[in-house]
Amino acid sequence: MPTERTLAIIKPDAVGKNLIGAVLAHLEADGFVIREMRMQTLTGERARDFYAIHAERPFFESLVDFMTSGPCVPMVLEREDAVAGLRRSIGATDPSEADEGTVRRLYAESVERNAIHASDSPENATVEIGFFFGE
Ligand code: 3AN
Repeated sequence: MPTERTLAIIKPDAVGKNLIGAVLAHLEADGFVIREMRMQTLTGERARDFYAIHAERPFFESLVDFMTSGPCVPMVLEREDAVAGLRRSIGATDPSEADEGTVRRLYAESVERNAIHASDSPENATVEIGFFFGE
């Protein structure tokens, strides 16, 4: 199987609790290779743009506030079956529904403050990698 790339973001809740290293160790143990990574604080405009698909949802403004509340760590991860594999590694959006041993089960606080983002399809992975690491 060829390797594939996907985008992950360690969110401000996990960064604020000094969990960057723990999350990276988890991902590396699951076979992901970090190809790009940086720390940055999103502006409101960038966060709205990234989550534009959720613009009509009731939680949108709260999500933007949270995602701009402190630094986050976007990264490009590479592995076989990276997109689906990373979704399995991080677990369900709601940490109370996430499988044992997943990043969100271990480190997330709530459905909003859920520690990590991962692209949900190969098409979105391409778009999201370009969003953070395009020219
Ligand atoms: P995922 O991150 O698992 O792909 P999405 O795409 O449904 O989940 O949601 C994007 C982000 O929006 C989530 N990571 C979470 O931070 C936030 N979110 C989703 N659903 C809710 C909700 N019901 N209440 C508050 N925040 C939510």
